[in-house]
Amino acid sequence: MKFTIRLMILMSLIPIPALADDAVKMDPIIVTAPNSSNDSTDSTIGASGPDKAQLSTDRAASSDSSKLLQNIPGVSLYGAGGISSLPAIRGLADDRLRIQVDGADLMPACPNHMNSPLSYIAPSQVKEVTVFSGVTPVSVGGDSIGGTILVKSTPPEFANKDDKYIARGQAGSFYRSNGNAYGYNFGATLAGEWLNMTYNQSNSQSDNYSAGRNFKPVAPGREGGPLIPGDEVGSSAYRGATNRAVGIAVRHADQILQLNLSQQTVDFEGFPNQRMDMTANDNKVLNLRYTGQFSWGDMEARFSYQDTRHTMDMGPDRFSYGTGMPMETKAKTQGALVKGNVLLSERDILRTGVEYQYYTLYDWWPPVGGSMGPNTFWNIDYGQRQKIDAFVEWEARWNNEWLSQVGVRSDTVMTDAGPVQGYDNGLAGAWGNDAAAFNAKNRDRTDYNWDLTASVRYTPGPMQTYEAGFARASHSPNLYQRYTWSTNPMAALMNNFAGDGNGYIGNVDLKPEVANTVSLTGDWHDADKSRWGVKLTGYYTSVQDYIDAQRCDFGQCSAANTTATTGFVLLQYVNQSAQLYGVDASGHVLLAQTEKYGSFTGTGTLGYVRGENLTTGDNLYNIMPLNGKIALVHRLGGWTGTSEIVAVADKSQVSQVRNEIRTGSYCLLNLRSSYEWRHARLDFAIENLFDRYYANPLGGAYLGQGPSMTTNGIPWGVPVPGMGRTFNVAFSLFF
Ligand SMILES: [Cu+2]
Repeated sequence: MKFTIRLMILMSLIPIPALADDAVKMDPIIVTAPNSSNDSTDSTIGASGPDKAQLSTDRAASSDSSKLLQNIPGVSLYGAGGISSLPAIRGLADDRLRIQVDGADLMPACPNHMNSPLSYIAPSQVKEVTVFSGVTPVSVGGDSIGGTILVKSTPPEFANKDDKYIARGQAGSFYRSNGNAYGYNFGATLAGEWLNMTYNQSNSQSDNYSAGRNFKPVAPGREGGPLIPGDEVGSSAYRGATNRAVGIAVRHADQILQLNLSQQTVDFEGFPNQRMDMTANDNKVLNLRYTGQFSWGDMEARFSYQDTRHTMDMGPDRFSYGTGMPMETKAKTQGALVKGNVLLSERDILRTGVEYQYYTLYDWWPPVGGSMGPNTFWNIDYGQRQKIDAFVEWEARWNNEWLSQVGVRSDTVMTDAGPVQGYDNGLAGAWGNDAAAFNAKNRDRTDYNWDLTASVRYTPGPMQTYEAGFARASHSPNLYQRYTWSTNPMAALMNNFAGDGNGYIGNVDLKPEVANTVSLTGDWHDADKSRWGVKLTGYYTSVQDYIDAQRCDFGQCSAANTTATTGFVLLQYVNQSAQLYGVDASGHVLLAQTEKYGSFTGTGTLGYVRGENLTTGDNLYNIMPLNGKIALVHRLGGWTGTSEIVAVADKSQVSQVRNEIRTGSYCLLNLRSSYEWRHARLDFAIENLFDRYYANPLGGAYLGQGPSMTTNGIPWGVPVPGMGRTFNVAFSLFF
């Protein structure tokens, strides 16, 4: 009953298009100072991103910034916690992508990559999203083979001479019925002609969400705990996710010095496809940046510092075994960059720069007694990853038709880790032997990686553009892939980025992945790009030393582990060869436009990618099956209404080595609407209108309740379901 009343209140808030005639579309005049985020001299070849309207709608729909990428062709999302999905571009995910938040390469610090870079910025703060897929200019790439994602908050703005100062504020709130999610955000900016000060804060929380139908028996999650309904996704709740950011910027003529300090704390975030939950995360970032524009071009210098403290344990929906299982992570990352875009002539731009990153990691599990004590288990002790990069890129605009870009980049990556110990080295079979073997190894590694990109853009007329590119790109393994050492099943299960429920064991001898990619894009549209457009990209990537996995047949791994075709298994990272290829397509067409009824636009996207392991003949893990979206968008004054159909084919080409779970095909209908006034915006949406049951093909294995610490203590073969129907409302005020 209470719910019904709440629903009626929400429904009454739906704006109707008839009101639109009176609306004044908010169109604030913002004086944005020269800022490299909008540099015309930055590389644009291969870049795509959501437009402003799309971004505004997506911001209202989720507390997970990764979801802002989900309408970009070629991008799909690995499921994880409620605010921390991992983006995948054309089948390559997680740290195979370079992901920057406000120019800083934020690093995860967790054996499950729970605190992914995009989990550190709230959607309400995201102003701009740029994605470079596949062939990526070396000036924005490096230590990544799948592409680059640049997420930016609002650049500092300054008053012009007449206004003297700007005072601006914003506040918003949202409610989403499925999972009873709610939160707020607010921010204020005070700026004069040379000084800008901003503050932003946001908060969100959600209970467990529900699927479209029962997908498992009704059972308690923890020992003697309350029953979890059959349609409730255990360990999908989160709470106390709070972001605070303060910024100061000083401008002198065309130069800006900017200091941003931010902190994110999360009290709890459940992970339905992991065996643990995040029970605390505290991340602090200092980002100091200088940008200057000169007659010869522009330059940027940056220093960033990230300090992360991360804790995991069994959340309320899991067995605690009387002791729980605390896991602790501490990491620090220092990053520095100097780069310049030099205008060599009317025709040529030279981009060059050097970067440095130093990441240290401590990952330990306090003793809890029994065979898990008396010592602290060191998963990684004093892990280090140091990176020194340099690049040079030459872009030439030969004439109105031809643009070319060639770049080379060197990334030197040095990794190391200190000696480790198990809970009890006296228990040689469980902990001691593995630790001794790891400690006896030389663990110091240096990878000399280099990248090359060559692209051309051909614009034969106002209605078509073609891009062709080749890239060689490299990515060195992360510390968990190289330096996790225990073959104890329980310990291995805790090391998992894939969300597949398997256990992973590191491999000190892993080599960097090297990808060679070719891609071809055609973009056809009407002369002013307003009435219709079609964009089609085909690509092929061959990856040498692709980091896949093989069944563990040593240490504590059983013989049965090597042959099991069902159930969860133990794996070790290994270099193999792989190839990925596919097509992305997107298009839009203005169907009708009248004074009285506004405009109707049809939009669509289509994605197909195939990933194969050439060494074993197996399929690659978590490859998005054929998928598409079509939508009808109605705009009239301040009103926008969207009806969207999402269709996804079944996932039948699965990774056999990982016993990856198949998922079925599905079709969802989403309805979204927004209304903008001069000083306010209201969003209302019904997602998954027909309350369909479905599983995101990249959502992983359901491990969200029960005895998750033992390999097959949880039924195998249940994918994490997607969210059932939800009514979402969000409201923002601008003043
Ligand atoms: Cu974690």
